[in-house]
Amino acid sequence: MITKKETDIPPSEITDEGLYLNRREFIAAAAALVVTGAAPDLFAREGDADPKFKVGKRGAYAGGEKTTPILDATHYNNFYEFSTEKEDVAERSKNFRTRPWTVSVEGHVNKPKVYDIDEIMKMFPLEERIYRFRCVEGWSMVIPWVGFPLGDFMKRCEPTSNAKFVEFMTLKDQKQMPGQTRNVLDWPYVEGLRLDEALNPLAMLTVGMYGKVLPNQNGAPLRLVVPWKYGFKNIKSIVRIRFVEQMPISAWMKANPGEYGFYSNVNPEVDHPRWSQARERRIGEIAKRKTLMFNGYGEQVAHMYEGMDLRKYF
Ligand SMILES: Nc1nc2c(c(=O)[nH]1)N[C@H]1C(S)=C(S)[C@@H](COP(=O)(O)O)O[C@H]1N2
Ligand SMILES: [Mo]
Repeated sequence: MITKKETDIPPSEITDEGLYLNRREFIAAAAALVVTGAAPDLFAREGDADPKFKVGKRGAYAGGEKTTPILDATHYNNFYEFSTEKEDVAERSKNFRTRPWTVSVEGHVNKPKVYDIDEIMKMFPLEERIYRFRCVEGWSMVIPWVGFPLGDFMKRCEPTSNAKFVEFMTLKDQKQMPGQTRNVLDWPYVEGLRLDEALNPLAMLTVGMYGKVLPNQNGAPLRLVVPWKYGFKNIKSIVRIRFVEQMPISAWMKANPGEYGFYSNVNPEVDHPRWSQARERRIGEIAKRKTLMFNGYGEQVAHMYEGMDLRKYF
């Protein structure tokens, strides 16, 4: 999804080779940390949940597909505020401060409020949901996210009848986010959902993954997870949630409206102008998989788009 000129080759083809080289590098790096005894929490084995982090109900929404190793999910990231290089985000974001942190609820709601993140973390029982995650660039992962339904949070805010869309905004802080000194995007990062999409039970506000608190590179302390849409809709490090009447202009739409639309539903039949979306490479696998309509969540979400031309509303 990089808009630079040299990326006329589909990124899915560039990243494959790089990924294998880099996998070897970071596996070596992780091994070194284990030897020196400096292994941070992040490198703990998958499944080693943080006991301080209480996760209730656990559910799989990825047809029993194998979860991606945590090391891949935490070292192959898109987070342009820190770097446009997926392998560099973990290192560049390691000192990012996620406390104190507030999330401001604004716009067409009866209960506007500035929430402290720790208050949000205690508002609803945390649950784990294993979702497929599909980036527009052609790779995918299967991740156990920890959070709660976005709709539960929204209901507390009491949207008025004027609220037709929800707009989300990431922190803007050039001092902490070196990527914001470059104008790859018009900062801060903004995303949006139609009200009914945001209320869909699959949409999650996420505070953790793999049974642990979200690592900075994955969008700490609070990010969106909407599994039937391309990765870029899953906005990270949210500081503002605004209920609006007009369709929000997302950061990617603003940067390149011909390539990134508002809906961005995973759709193998609608290609990105520069590459096909029919297949995907699951991180850790060699052969490509066929991409599923709505990323495999059609049963839960297709009804929201009935009668819409999904080529026009891409
Ligand atoms: N604020 C912000 N959110 C963001 C991005 C970003 O650059 N900035 N990248 C998006 C893209 S393109 C993807 S694929 C996912 C990546 O999430 P992950 O690193 O947790 O896998 O985050 C999305 N959310
Ligand atoms: Mo992405």
